[in-house]
Amino acid sequence: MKLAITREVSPALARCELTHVARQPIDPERARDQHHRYERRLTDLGCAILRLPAEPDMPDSVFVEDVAVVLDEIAILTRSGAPSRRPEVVAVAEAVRPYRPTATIPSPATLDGGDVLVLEKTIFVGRSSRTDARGVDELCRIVSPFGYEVRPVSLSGCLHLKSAVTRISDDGVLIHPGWADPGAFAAHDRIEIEPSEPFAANALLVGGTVVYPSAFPRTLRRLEARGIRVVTVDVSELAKAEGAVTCCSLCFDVA
Ligand code: CIR
Repeated sequence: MKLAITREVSPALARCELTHVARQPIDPERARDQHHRYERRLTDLGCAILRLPAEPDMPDSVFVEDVAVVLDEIAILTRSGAPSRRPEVVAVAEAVRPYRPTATIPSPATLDGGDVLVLEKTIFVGRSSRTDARGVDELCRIVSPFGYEVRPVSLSGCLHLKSAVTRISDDGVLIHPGWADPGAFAAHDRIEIEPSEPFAANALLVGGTVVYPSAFPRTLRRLEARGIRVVTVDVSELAKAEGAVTCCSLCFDVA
């Protein structure tokens, strides 16, 4: 069975961190409604939802992906590069512990889960404003005993690695070639986003289906033309907080 850990949208979402998008008014009710529809998409794809309660004092807490990296063998609890986000880890750690042994990224290293892209036994890690060299080293120390190879990827122009590249099939990735070097993914089948849709590279693969924002119809057509099965979801209000589809859940297999 697949479990998806989510967290109710915080009433403080409008006070979120922002890095590469301009602040604009956010309607938390609309964001909550979109988030519930997103959860329904995951349920339709066979996920059981474990929804954590809203955190009124943690504006970005809906974006649970950044707080943990869940592998088959172990869950890594992160230490965000955004200090305001560090308290988010407590509740997510409790939710993950019944399913995985855990390890933590120790201070002063920083790592955001949005910078971590796992493709089988290779873990690509974005060097971003949120993830530093120590964070990459600590991740490497934790996962190497399980046979993973960690590969740092440099980024420009975006918040996280998964703003720039995400998995869309067993061996395929969707990529913004201006934000992450496509050469780093030479061993993979690559689909490039439509240049007029710069935020279009974030897609969530669940089983054999991609959950994808409805805001990017041109890139969607590219995906469908390549035979990728896609279901769309409107996450436009969450996008104003610089979030997209991978960041709103932690999906993993449980017994
Ligand atoms: C932040 O800046 O941390 C949030 N406003 C957005 C986080 C989105 N996370 C993700 O894409 N993994």
